[in-house]
Amino acid sequence: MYIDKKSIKRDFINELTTMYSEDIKGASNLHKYFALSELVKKYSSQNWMRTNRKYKNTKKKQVYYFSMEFLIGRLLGNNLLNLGIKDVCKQALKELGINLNELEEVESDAGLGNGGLGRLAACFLDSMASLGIPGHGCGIRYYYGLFEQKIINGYQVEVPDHWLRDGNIWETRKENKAVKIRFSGNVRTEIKNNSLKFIHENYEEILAVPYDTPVIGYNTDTVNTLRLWNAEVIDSDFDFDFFSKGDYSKAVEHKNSIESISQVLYPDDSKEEGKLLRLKQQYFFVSAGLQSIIRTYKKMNIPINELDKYIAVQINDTHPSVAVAELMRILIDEEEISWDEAFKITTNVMSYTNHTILSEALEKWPIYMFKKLLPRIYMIIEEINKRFCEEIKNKYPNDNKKLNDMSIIFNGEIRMAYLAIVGSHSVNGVAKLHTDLLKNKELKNFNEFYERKFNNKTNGITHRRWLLKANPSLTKILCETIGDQWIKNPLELEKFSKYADDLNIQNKVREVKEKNKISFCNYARRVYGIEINPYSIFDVQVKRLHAYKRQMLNVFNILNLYYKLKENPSLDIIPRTFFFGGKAAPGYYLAKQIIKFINTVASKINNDKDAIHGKLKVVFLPNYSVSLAEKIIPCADVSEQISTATKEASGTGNMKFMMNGAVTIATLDGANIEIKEAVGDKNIVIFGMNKEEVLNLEKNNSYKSNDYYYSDPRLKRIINSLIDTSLNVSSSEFKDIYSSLLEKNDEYFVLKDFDSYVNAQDNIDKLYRDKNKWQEMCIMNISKSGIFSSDNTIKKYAKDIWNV
Ligand code: 26V
Repeated sequence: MYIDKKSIKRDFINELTTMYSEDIKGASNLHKYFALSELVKKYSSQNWMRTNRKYKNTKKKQVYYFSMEFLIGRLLGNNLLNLGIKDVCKQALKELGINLNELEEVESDAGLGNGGLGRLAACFLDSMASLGIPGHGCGIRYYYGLFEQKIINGYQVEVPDHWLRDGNIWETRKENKAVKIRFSGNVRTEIKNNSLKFIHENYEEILAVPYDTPVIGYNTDTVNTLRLWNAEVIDSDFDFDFFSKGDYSKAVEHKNSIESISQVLYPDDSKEEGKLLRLKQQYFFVSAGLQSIIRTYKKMNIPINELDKYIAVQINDTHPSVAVAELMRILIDEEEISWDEAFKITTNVMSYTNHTILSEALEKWPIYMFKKLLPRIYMIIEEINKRFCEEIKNKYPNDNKKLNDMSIIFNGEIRMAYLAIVGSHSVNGVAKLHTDLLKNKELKNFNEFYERKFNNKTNGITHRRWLLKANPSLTKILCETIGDQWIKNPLELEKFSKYADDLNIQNKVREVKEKNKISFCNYARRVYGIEINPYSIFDVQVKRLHAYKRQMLNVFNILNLYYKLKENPSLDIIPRTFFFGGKAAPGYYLAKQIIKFINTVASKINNDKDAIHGKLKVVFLPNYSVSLAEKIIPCADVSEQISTATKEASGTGNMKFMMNGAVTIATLDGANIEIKEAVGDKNIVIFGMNKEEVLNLEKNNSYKSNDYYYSDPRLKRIINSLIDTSLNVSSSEFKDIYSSLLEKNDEYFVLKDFDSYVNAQDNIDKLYRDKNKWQEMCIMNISKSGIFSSDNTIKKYAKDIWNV
């Protein structure tokens, strides 16, 4: 949109007056932030209305991205950017004596996700809107997002994330669009007009109220919708059932138990099974989403059996997979369509994305729990499974193993991933290797059974947030050098590769990084009270804490360097600051111990001024979040992507770093492989076992971590330091880590890959010494990163899966 500075100033002052009866002098930053955001909402409101009207009138096929998580982050800066008014707004505010950055910092992160999966959903929304694809998000309006992480005495402490405390300016409550959700009760059958009807009775009914947030596309009139559902008591229930009988506490208890459904985001956790509340959450938002889709659809007066021409639903991991059965219920019980036709429509509408091969993360629900909560849905799943098992028996007569291995219901449990596969027309993995493993290993049976369902869609990231917004200085250089067409078509970043050996451009890219690093150091001094050397190599590993991501490997290399420096203080290494950041699931003790370990090593090294001579520093950044990511990634020289090969489905942080000109040190895992293919072997540092080696070791059971402990004196010393109090903590502090490595045989091959990793890190040190070569690598990484824009990914979903 176009708007001039003068109008912005006028509108902003008006807004401040209308909302708060305050002038610029008197208003707090929070009020200024709200006033500006309200203004941005107004600027986009016409387009939001028009987009909705257009979708309705043209009957264009609509895509709904169903996800338990949307890790949106802050919206003000992003919306200003996408509206194309960020610079003029910054100027206007500056003339009013206001710093836009400061207002942006006031906004609380919408942290409604755990990590990669939730952030991917947010990047996809941005891409769909920017490409003009009618694609909307459907999820839960959690009252508390992912916990806030504090680090106290080196330990993670979780604090509730009360992100709605000051109110959320971006959302609009749509009480007139609320729907009712039914839980529990029983199902009765009756014959009506010669057909069998299923009547759900004695259920508990609750209200799902949508809160809509506009998703503003970049440089386009399209404004899509993120619809998040809030769980509420149906007023009449509250008033009459308990309240009027005078049983006040029971009434409140009842209300609380219903509202608890949208109260809190579950932190991902290995022991997720058996959590009734989580199952309630899943059915709650899936049912609400589908009901509202069908209601809107029916207003268009198109026959219900053409639903699949107009609606596509993407199931983000197994969490929303109950959608398959819920749509069947609506079509059969409410729309009175035959089973066969309903199933055809359902599979055409649904498609499923798998985000992990780790079997412990594939959801299964105990039948007894499921049946009790969702009796009709359970019947439908039983019927889907019955028919599916018939098909298996036809294809593989007398193969009982096959039947058991593939059955949706087995051993007292419902396998939600299998329900999603059977009920969808497309199943995709999120990077080439990951899809390969799904097809040939984890879901091999299904791939053989359904020849054409499986496909790959390598993840992506929105370059608008992760380059334009996060790194304006680099954006400026790119535009000066290759023009601005790459913003609309990120593949054109490729043009930048021509300048890889151009000394002038190399210098500019280096200066930008240096500038970003200096401003981060200032931030760190202000916020954490720590001193960081901006001229050291910034080596960054930020991501959730999981054993398979191997933060341990990183720390082991740091300790190895430290011990080498102690022995030889004049050892010639380029000063390095190792940054870590990431949250551990509250119940994941090993991951929490790793956080304590990182902080313990940090305080040992950072306080040992004698041996270190400013050459080594370790920093754990608390509360890693979208907005912290936007700060640290543009400063990184080295991007740590060091998971055990085969374990990281894709990774998306890897793409963000690359796009900001960091050099990746990586295993051949997830999308690292595709990054390597894109930048070429010279512009990435690869180490460690590849997929075949890992799979072989796992298959043959031939790995013995103790052998590495006994044969490599470096490892022996490092591992001993876990229990010998040399790190100034008690000998039992890290006993779980110690035992995971030696007694439990090091499931993720940290010791096995150690030597190779140390060499790779050594190589980084060498490469960095040749300033020009290093800059060349950075430029190559930036220029090839356009491939990983989520715009490309979304175009493939649109064409291959959604048919829009
Ligand atoms: C992982 C694990 C690992 C072991 C213990 C329990 C547990 C629970 C959840 C998960 C993560 C599951 C889904 C997920 O977040 N996957 C991530 O999705 C990203 C987007 O596709 C992808 O880039 C990451 O590689 C993948 O881990």
